[in-house]
Amino acid sequence: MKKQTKQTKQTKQKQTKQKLPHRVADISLAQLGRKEIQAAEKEMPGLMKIRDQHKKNKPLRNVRISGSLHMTVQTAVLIETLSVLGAKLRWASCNIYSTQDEAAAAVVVGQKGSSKDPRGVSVFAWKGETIREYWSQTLEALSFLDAKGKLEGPELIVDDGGDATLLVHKGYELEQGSSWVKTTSQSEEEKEIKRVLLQRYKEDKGFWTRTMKQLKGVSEETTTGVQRLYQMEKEKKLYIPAVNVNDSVTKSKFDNYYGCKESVVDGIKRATDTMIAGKTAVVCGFGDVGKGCAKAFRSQGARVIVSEVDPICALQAAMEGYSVRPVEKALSEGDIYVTTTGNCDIITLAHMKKMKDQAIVCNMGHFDTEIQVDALDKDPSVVKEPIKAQVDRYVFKDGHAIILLASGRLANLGCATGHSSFVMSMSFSNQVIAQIYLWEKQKKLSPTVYLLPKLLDEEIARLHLEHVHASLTVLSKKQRDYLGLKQNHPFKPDRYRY
Ligand code: NAD
Ligand code: RBV
Repeated sequence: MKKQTKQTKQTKQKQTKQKLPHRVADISLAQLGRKEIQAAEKEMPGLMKIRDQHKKNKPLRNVRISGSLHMTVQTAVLIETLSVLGAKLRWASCNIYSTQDEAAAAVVVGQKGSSKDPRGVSVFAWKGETIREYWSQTLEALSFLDAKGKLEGPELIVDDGGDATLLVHKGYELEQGSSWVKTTSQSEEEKEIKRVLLQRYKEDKGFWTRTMKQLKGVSEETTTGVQRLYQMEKEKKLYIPAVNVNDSVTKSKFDNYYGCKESVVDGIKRATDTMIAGKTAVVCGFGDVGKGCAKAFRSQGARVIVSEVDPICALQAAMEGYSVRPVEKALSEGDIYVTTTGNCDIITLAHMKKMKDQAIVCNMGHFDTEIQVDALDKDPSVVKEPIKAQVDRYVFKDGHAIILLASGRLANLGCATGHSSFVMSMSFSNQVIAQIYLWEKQKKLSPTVYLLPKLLDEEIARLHLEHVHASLTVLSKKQRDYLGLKQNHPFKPDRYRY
C-alpha cells in the first residue's frame, strides 16, 4: 500500500500541468480499462438503452454531478452514461479498496483522449487509499471550478453510503456556526472528515453554503446510506431532496441478493482459494444481502448457519432450512464467517479468539463497523501476518489463526471486483433515472427521501428482459379489467413485497 501511495504522489506531480484534473494510480492502464468497459457495456443493456434514448435531448446538459461510488468497470459505464446525457462530472470512490485502477484510468482518458492528453472525466481514486487520502479525494470530487477558477460545488450527487452527503451537510453546518469540527474525534475517519472541512473553511468560508443553495439533490445507492438519509430526515437535518435508489425493487431485490450471491464467493475465492464445499459458513444477518450469501454457500455445498435479530428474517432462514442461532453458538463450527447486517460489533474480538483455526472472516456490509478490526489490531497478544494485499492472517496466543479479508471492509469489492455488470445495469439505470428525476422535478421536491415511481421501476426491469431471453405475457383487456388494472398503471400496488 505504501508503494502505491508513493507512486500515486508521483503521478499527481506529473499531472499538475494537465488540463483535466485527476488522480489515479496509473494512467497507462487506460487501454486495458477501455477493453473491460467495452465488454461491460454489452452486459449493461439498461444503461445503454437509456444512453440511446437521451443522447440527443441531453437532460443533464452541463449539470455538475459529483459521484462517490466504487470506481469499478461498471461504475465507468454509469459515469460515461451520465456524460453522454450532458453532465459534467467529478468522481471519487466510496471505499479505499474498491477502485479498479484500469477503470479509473480509462474514464480519465476517455474514448477520444490518450494517456498524454486525457479527455474523459475527472476521477480521484485508486485501490489502496489511506483514510486520509480517501477523504481528500471525496472533497476533490465535490470541488468544481467555474470559468474564473472559483470553487463551486455540485448540483447533483450520486452517493453510495452517504459520505459525500455527509461532507456537504457537515460543511454547511460548520459555516452556519456548528462547532462539531472542534469536538474530540471518536475515530480516524471522524478526524479526517474534520480535517478536510477545516481545510476548505480556511480556503473558502462560503463554499458549502453556496453549494447547498445550488444542490438539487442526491441519489443514494445502498441500504446503509439510505438509513442515514432517513435518520437525517427524521432529525430535520436533511437539507436537500434525496432519492432512495436502494429500495427500488430492481435494485435491492437484484443487486443486494443476486449480486452478492455471486460476488461474495468471488471475493473469498480470489483471496483464499479455499474450498467452500463441505465447510460450515456462518452468515450474520438475513436481509437481502444475507439471503444471497447464504444461498451462495449452500449452492457450493457448504452447511449454513444464520444469525438474525429480527424474528421474521430468522423464521425465513429457518424455513429455508438453515440452522439459526446467535454467532456465539456457532464458533466451534464456523469455517467461513460473513457479516451482512449494516450494523456494528457483529463479530467481536472475543468471538475471533474462540474461532476454529484458519477460519475466514469477512464483511459484505457497507462499512467496516461489523467486525472489531480495531480491537484485533490493538490487542498486543495477537500477531498480524499480512499474506497479500487485502488478506491478513492473525495468530492468537493459543496458536490458532484466522484469516481476515479486506481489513473488514466490503470483501466482494476489496478482494474481487464487486457485482457483475448485468445486475449493476439495473442498479445504475435507477441511478441515472433518479438523477434525471431530481433535475427535472427540482422545483417540486422538498428535503425529503423519495422513492422512484413504481412505473419507472417496472420500466427498468423491462429494459433488461431481452438480455436474459425473457419475453412477457401480455394481459388481455378482459384480464386487465378483471384485475382492476388501468392502462399505464403499475402491475402491483405499493404494498406488494415481491
Ligand atoms: P437489510 O436491512 O435487508 O438486512 C440486514 C439484516 O441484518 C436485517 O435483517 C437485520 O435484522 C439484520 N441484523 C441487524 N443487526 C443484526 C445483528 N446484531 N445480528 C444479526 N443480524 C442482524 O440490509 P441489506 O440490504 O441486506 O444490506 C446489508 C448491508 O450490506 C448494508 O450495509 C448494505 O449497504 C450493504 N450492501 C452491500 C453490498 C455489497 O456489494 N457488498 C450490496 C448491497 C448492500
Ligand atoms: N456495488 N457496486 C459494485 N461492481 O460496481 N458492486 C457492488 C460494482 C454496490 C452495490 O450496489 C451496493 O449497494 C454498494 O456497492 C455497497 O457499497
